[in-house]
Amino acid sequence: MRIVVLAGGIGGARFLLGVRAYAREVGAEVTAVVNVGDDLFLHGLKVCPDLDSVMYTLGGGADPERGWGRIDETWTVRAELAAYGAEPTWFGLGDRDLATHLVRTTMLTAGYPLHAVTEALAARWQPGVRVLPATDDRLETHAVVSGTGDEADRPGTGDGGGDTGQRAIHFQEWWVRYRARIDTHRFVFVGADAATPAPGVLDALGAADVVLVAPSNPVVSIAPVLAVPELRTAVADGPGRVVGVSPIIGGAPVRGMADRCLAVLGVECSAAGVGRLYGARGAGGLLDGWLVAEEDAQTVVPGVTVGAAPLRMTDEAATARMVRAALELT
Ligand code: GDP
Ligand code: FO1
Ligand code: CA
Repeated sequence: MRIVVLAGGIGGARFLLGVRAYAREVGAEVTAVVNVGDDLFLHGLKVCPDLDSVMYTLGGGADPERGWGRIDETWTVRAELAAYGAEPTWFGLGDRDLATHLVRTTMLTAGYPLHAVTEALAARWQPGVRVLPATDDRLETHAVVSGTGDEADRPGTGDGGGDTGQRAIHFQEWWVRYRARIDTHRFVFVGADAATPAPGVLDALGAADVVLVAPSNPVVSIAPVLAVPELRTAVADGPGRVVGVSPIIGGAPVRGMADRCLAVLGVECSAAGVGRLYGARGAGGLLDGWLVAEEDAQTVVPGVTVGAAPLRMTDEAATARMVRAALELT
């Protein structure tokens, strides 16, 4: 069996631990197609948070509490940069993590495409699944915002803090600096229209028995992957059945700020809201199946087979059971 997983960072990475465990049990081959919309250049270095979360988690090097970055991290360089007053101070790169960005940036500068760089980095981490960026092209998620963010703490002032003009900021500024607490109008996937899937992605989707949509943030992790036109078409029209797993349990994200992201789109924060956002494959959407948590068992998504199972990724075995439930759904 060939399994392709569409994934963001932490939720995608933890789900992939279960997919890998399941695949080892049954002898399946796994390809992860990972979001690059969070990527940014910082202090001259290319940082790919979701690819790194996947690589470190599957390689046993991720920090278990933070979910992103390296275990046993130190922050000497961050403190030194701060001593220079080097901006941005709201985004910190750890010392161990920096080595990854140095190697990646050196290879990219030498002309290697991102998928080749990712493969080279994975040679160290041995993730046990094929890890591909959705695209080698520049694709960045930006948030169109107004105001200064201060008004989120002073609801009712209503004038966007005196700055009513709209501007686009990078996703990381929106997420990390403003913690999604700023008037937000929409997200834009800059570069997506012209982006093509990274080598290996279309082949994997074309040969897939099943495409699993990880319980990642649907708005800022999965949507940017699907914003690559040929990639979305290859999922929607591909041979593999498409089964998604809900990141929302009982009306709330398990962690992170998917609720705020969904609010920007005017989508209800529920398993049904996200399932309908993805939509049925038969109706121009993506899904054949949608796996929700047991407390959301009443969820209806028109045209989609909905199943319920325990969806908390507490350990690898529990996550592997989730994966089995997703695969048995359709
Ligand atoms: P990020 O890129 O690091 O933000 O991570 P992802 O987008 O891949 O995943 C974030 C999503 O994972 C959040 O919306 C969470 O609700 C979801 N998530 C985290 N842990 C769990 C879990 O144990 N079960 C489920 N169903 N979803 C989870
Ligand atoms: N998230 C933060 O909240 N603060 C940070 O300073 C931060 C630094 C960072 C460095 C490298 C990296 O790979 C990820 C990092 N993240 C940080 C997480 C990152 O912003 C994720 O993209 C978001 O959590 C959403 O996916
Ligand atoms: Ca992400």
